[in-house]
Amino acid sequence: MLTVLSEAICKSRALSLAVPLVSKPFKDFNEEATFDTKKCELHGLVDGPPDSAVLTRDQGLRLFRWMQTIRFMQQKVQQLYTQKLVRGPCHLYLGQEACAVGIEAAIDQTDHLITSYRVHGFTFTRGVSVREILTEITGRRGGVSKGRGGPMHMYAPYFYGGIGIVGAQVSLGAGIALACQYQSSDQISVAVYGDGAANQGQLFEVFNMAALWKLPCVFVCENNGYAKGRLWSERRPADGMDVLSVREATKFAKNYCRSGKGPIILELKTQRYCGHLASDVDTSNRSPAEIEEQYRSDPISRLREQMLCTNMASAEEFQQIDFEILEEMEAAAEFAVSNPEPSLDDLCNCVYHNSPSLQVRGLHPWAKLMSADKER
Ligand SMILES: Cc1ncc(C[n+]2csc(CCOP(=O)(O)OP(=O)(O)O)c2C)c(N)n1
Repeated sequence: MLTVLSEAICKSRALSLAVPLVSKPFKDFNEEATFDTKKCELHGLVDGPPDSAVLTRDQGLRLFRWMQTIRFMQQKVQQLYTQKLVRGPCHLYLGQEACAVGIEAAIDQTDHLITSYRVHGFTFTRGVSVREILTEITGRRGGVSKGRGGPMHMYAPYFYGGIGIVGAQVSLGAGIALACQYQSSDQISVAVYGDGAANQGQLFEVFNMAALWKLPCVFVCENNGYAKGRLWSERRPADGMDVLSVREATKFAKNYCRSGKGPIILELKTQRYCGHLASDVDTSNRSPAEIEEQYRSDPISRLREQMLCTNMASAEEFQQIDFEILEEMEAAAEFAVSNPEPSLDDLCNCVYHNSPSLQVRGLHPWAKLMSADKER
């Protein structure tokens, strides 16, 4: 049987939003504080993640910076999309920042991760620069996939990127876990999918195989509620709007896998602040109450307040971080729109790792790509 961790953590104790965002007048910040993450609801497990998380000042500032970078980057992409500088399907990660950042804070950089086409946040947390991401999104040579992937397909070491086929990343993620097991490495594989994929047959087949083979795989459902996946609607999942809850739940899942017990499922309840595609008008699937809720539970404001209220940082520091990120974003965007596009001859190269360029049958003008390989 697949051991399921779900409904972990929950109703995290949000600090009152009535607390004013002002800094304390002294500079002796607390180096550490403990925050509640609420008790987990477990399935088939005796132990679960702790009810609280210790956060150091350095960790807090880093988590804040990462989430805010993703937020500003997504707002910039939205703007570029409106200006028609981004072409093709573009899926934004606004609102879900705590999921990518919390997961990354819990796993090792050498653990494997695969996700869906909603890939910008994880590409950043996996170590790719904002500049390379934005430049990929505009389809230019300086992008992380050299402009061949566009807004959906980005990769990095230990990162298998944005998969366009809903649910397929779960099967591929289990395959990566099988490779870890086969090679006797202690790495784990994290396969992230949406609630829309949660009813797919391949997921159940993969869960079953992964459990039988005890594969070191953490399956993470980012439930943003958009697909209203029936499978998950009755459940009380982990709080995907609280970066500390996500970090603690993922740490628990990682240790569970690494200890040889097999796969585990973690469901994170999160919110996407925008439509399915950058071109969609929001609100299509959400009630006014749900939209209002987003302002109450925003993961970035929440972490900022937690740190301010416990004197771990000052408002000025957060402003400075915002300023630095915005400055970096502007420079990256300028590069992303001025960098040249890849040449047509280069477009079909590197479909396979270390293999010659493909001849695409039926696309005659590209037959000349056969020679592109010799020129490299
Ligand atoms: C096998 C398959 N079926 C349908 C689609 C079309 N499709 C693209 S995204 C999407 C919705 C997926 O929702 P979810 O998994 O919740 O992820 P989200 O977009 O909310 O992050 C669908 C049905 C697809 N890409 N692949």
